[in-house]
Amino acid sequence: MTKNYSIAKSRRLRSTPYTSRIEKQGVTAYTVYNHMLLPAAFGSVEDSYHHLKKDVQVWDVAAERQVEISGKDSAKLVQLMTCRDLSKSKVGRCYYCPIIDENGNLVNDPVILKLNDDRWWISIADSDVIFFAKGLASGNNFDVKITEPNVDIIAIQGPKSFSLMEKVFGKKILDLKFFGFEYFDFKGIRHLIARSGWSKQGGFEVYVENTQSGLNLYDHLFEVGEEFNVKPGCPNLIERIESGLLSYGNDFDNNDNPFECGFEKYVNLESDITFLGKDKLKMIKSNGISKRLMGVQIDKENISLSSSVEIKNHNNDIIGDLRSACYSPHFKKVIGIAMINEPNCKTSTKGTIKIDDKSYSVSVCELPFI
Ligand code: THG
Repeated sequence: MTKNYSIAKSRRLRSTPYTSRIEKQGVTAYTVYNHMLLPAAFGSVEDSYHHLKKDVQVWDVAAERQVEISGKDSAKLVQLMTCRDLSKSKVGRCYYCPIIDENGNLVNDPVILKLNDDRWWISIADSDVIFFAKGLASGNNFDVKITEPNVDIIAIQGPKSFSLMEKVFGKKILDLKFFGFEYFDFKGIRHLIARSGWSKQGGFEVYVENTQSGLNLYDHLFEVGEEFNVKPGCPNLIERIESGLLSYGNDFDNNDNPFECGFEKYVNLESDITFLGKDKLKMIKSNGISKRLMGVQIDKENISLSSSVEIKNHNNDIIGDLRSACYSPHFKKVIGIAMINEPNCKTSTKGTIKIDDKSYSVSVCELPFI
């Protein structure tokens, strides 16, 4: 058994406006994301997984921080940071965008919101994009303002999120298309709401700028959500692995490039846009990659990873490393996301993994699992 430890809070490890609420509601584990508390469990992660797939949950995902870029050169700076072509992007849309450094490696994988032609939010995963952005702006003499605004997202996720949100905001909210956003009133206060979220069960994200109104909304969702069996929740490890939602810092980091992570559909090398690492990515594309994120299945009934674990073949050569894993109730075995070395990136590959001094067989498969 692994022993658990409590987390020491401090100013540096930022709380969210919802922290006192989720603590009353029974949060049992935190992780740290963008130097902020991100709930990781409310009791059993497996029970939460079943509930998320059936009903509706409200999540404190304030740790998905915004990097706001505004000003005359804002579009230029945003494009300089991502390999996804944003030249035809539209106001009112969200874009999943790999952020790339000068070596063609990944810095982050945010959702980018185009608020206006000269105002953008970069809704970041766990790395300090703001300093990267400020460095680029300063080095290029861009006319931009870069801040971390007070935006604290509440996510509403699960199949019944549509009924719950309709009850609170009216029928119009159901017209939102996937990755679209619009402004909706809650008791006279305007909130930006997107149809998005870090689960594949459907849902919305409310980008709360007015903290008091956000707290009122948080409470209201639980008051009127009883008929939909609403519960507090958080990004769910099992659901996100089964769905193939990748996590920066876990499944990939600054040592990996977008081709190795299956992000090729967000890499646009043909148009005339300018972004950091473009030549490197062209070279990587023509030379080919030597490793790739794949799914793995392991005949085991539980797992708790706290670092990556080597996967070996029958000759004892390392063929990859397991980066995230969980027990999947759907497959009735452990599934995981692993960086596998070529030429082993194929479904016929078998290997072994050592956990707590015991060997288990591993079989490689495609992502996503479902
Ligand atoms: N919502 C918001 N900000 C975020 C996240 C979020 N910031 C951190 C983290 N999550 C960023 N990572 C992701 C990863 C995947 C998705 C969103 C954010 C995602 N992907 C869809 C998919 O893979 O099917 C759709 C991608 C697409 O447009 O093709 O939703 O969750 N605000």
